[in-house]
Amino acid sequence: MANDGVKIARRGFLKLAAAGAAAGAAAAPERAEAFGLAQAKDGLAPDREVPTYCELCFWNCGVVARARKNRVLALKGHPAYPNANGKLCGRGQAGAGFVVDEDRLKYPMIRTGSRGEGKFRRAGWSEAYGVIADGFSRIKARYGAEALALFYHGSGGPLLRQMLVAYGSPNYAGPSYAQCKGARNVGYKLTFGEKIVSPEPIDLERTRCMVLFGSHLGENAHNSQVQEFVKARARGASLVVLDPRLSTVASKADVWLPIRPGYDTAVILAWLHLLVKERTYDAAFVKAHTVGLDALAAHVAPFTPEWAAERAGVPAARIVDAYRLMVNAMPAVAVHPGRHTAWYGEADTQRARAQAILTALLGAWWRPGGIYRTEKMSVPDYPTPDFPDLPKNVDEAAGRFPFEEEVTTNGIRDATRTGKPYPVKGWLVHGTNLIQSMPGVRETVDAIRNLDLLVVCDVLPTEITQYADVLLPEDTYLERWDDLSIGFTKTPYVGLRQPVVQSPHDTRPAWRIAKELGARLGVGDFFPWATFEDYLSVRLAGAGLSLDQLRKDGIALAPRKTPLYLADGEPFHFHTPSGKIELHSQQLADKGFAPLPTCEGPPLPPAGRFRLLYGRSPLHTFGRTQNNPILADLEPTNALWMSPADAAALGLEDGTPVLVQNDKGSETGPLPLKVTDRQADGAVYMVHGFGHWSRRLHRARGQGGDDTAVIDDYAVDPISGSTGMRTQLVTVRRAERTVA
Ligand SMILES: Nc1nc2c(c(=O)[nH]1)N[C@H]1C(S)=C(S)[C@@H](COP(=O)(O)OP(=O)(O)OC[C@H]3O[C@@H](n4cnc5c(=O)[nH]c(N)nc54)[C@H](O)[C@@H]3O)O[C@H]1N2
Ligand SMILES: Nc1nc2c(c(=O)[nH]1)N[C@H]1C(S)=C(S)[C@@H](COP(=O)(O)OP(=O)(O)OC[C@H]3O[C@@H](n4cnc5c(=O)[nH]c(N)nc54)[C@H](O)[C@@H]3O)O[C@H]1N2
Ligand code: SF4
Ligand SMILES: [Mo]
Repeated sequence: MANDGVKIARRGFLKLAAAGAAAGAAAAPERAEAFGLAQAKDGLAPDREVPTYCELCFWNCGVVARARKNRVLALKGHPAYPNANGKLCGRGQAGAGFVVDEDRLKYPMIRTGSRGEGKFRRAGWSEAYGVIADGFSRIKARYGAEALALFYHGSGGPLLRQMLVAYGSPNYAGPSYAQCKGARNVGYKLTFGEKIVSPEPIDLERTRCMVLFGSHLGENAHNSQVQEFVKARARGASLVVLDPRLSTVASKADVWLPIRPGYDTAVILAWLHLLVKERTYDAAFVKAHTVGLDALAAHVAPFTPEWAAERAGVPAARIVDAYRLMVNAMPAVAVHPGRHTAWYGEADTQRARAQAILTALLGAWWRPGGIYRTEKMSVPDYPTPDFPDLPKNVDEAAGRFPFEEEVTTNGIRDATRTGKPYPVKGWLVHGTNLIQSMPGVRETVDAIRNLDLLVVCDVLPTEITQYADVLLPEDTYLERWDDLSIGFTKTPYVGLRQPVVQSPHDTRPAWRIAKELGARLGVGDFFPWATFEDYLSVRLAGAGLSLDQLRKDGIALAPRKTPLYLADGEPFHFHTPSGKIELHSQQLADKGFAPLPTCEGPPLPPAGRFRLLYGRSPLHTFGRTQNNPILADLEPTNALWMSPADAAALGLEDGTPVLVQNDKGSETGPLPLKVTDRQADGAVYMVHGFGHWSRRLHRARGQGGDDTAVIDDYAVDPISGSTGMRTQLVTVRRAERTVA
């Protein structure tokens, strides 16, 4: 790409006053002072501002870090990043809490106790690499390279994946697929020929109506998405929210449908019914771009609003109200594809398909105000030797999940437990706490028992680290280089992660671990660069950019090459077998799945048992922030939401410490009960990520409850391979102990 194609972001980010004015949700900077993180009253002023990007969640917002000597004083939003617009959310502002956390992993360790006991001795890097290289080569020699697996989530993962693939294994997976977006990606890909990327390309700048299934924006705090949502509402865009709980965003809706958990598809089918029956669908768009309308029309004929109302437990009139809001706004209707969609198993891909078909009938795919087209900046990879031919991954070899987009964490775990379709004997786990992120904890522990070697690379002593044979401490994101962040916003961009301060401990970044361990494993050729700056310089040069300039600016934006929307009447060949948007999916039919969405809602729980639902808090990310000194102070625990009627039936009051149990004897808590009419009867709700038990997490340990600890009854989607996790029913009882 030529140099002149790229517009370097203005260096105006140094003018921080304006940007800081509307900082994110929380009072984190003030709290930061209390922890000695921020510009303190002793007159410390920053001696530099370093642009980088956030790793507190995977929106990867642009950050401007203010630092003095080896101390981070404050983190501000980078004005030129489209996903930040000069602001950070409360978590992003609290990122320096990772650096100063006294519990963080400080040097490599080798296990001395039994797995899970958390007993280790200090080791040097060379010794640790030696143990890993020996273990991995023994596994490869005995079982083949495919017996090694990588679990990863975060910016350091791709280079470790490169190491694993060079070594010959196809088994790399993240909970961000099978426990998160898997069903959504597969449902949209089957329909439109492409999966939904992150950030979700919903055109909130132009939308006239937003439709959310769960997607609890505001609690689920993705920076620019929340900002754009607020602006869209202020501009008068209407809002439809389906959620059994009165979430923050549901409380702002024009139409809130407090549906029975798992019955979203019934409501969507009724909307499709109305669109067809009243001929309100975008006929020109449907004619030009879709196949299967006749089959769809016949399929949805019986699904009246009354039919849906009875199943979903909401008034038919409200279903129709929501439909009218959409029809009034079409095609500028942003049907949020969802993100965490691992709810009920096969029903999840079917629900995603229904959402995709709704988008198509509204004419909202690649149209202003609906879903826009994404484009990524082209930044070439660093040249490597040819990768070896890989054997089939565990899922392919087992002949399951015909439409999977990524290998599943659960597939690797099953292979590790059972030895089928082939044994997996070594795990490398980077930036994912599998004990909290995968349902069926006993199966995870069982699998770990079968391993010859478990290597964990983390920044904190979270639960998974306590099982490690070798524990590698990574630099925190404010101390390291990472690979480029290649953004998928409306404007293509590339963002740089660079060190703001130096780690005070014997920690290393993932790129260095990949290079050094790769050399020990005999795949050093794949990491031929001397320093990471060399690696980045070569990649950037391929895009006509310079590392020096990017170090100053933090980001480079490029003009788009493709249009943002499909022009009216423009023919387009979608990447589906028919080349069209597939309302009826022959691909699904050919594999024995329903080609048109069905609604198999879960049964209602019997009295005394509750469906366990979970979600997000704006001040925490999964299980990674509970030990952060700033965020732990702001929000130390989660609570269990329960309806007043259910609480009364159990004789429990607001604030009572409770334990949550399932019928397999798993238990979590105590956590305080929150009795609220925002929660529907028959279901309970908690924020995911609390209830840590690792003894080394001094702040987080024993605070609140862990939903995962009681999710043993999960449903695997045979289409996408993801694990529905809202199938679990639980009981609730008063805890003997009091909540701290
Ligand atoms: N602050 C913060 N923000 C985050 C994250 C974080 O950890 N912290 N994580 C990010 C990630 S990776 C993800 S995947 C997303 C997850 O966030 P979302 O994609 O929004 O997750 P959902 O499961 O859709 O949302 C949870 C909501 O679904 C409701 N719900 C439960 N059952 C049903 C049902 O059957 N139907 C409907 N319609 N609603 C139901 C719950 O009451 C709750 O309000 O959040 C992202 N944003
Ligand atoms: N029950 C239940 N399960 C869920 C969910 C849920 O809501 N409920 N949500 C699902 C979703 S949507 C997702 S995306 C996944 C998320 O799953 P995970 O990504 O596994 O989330 P965490 O549990 O936060 O694990 C993060 C781990 O990374 C470590 N870490 C943090 N920063 C760094 C770093 O810079 N380097 C390294 N090496 N390690 C780091 C943390 O200390 C922690 O051990 O979980 C899924 N699982
Ligand atoms: S949304 Fe918040 S936590 Fe996530 S990357 Fe942006 S600032 Fe960081
Ligand atoms: Mo996720």
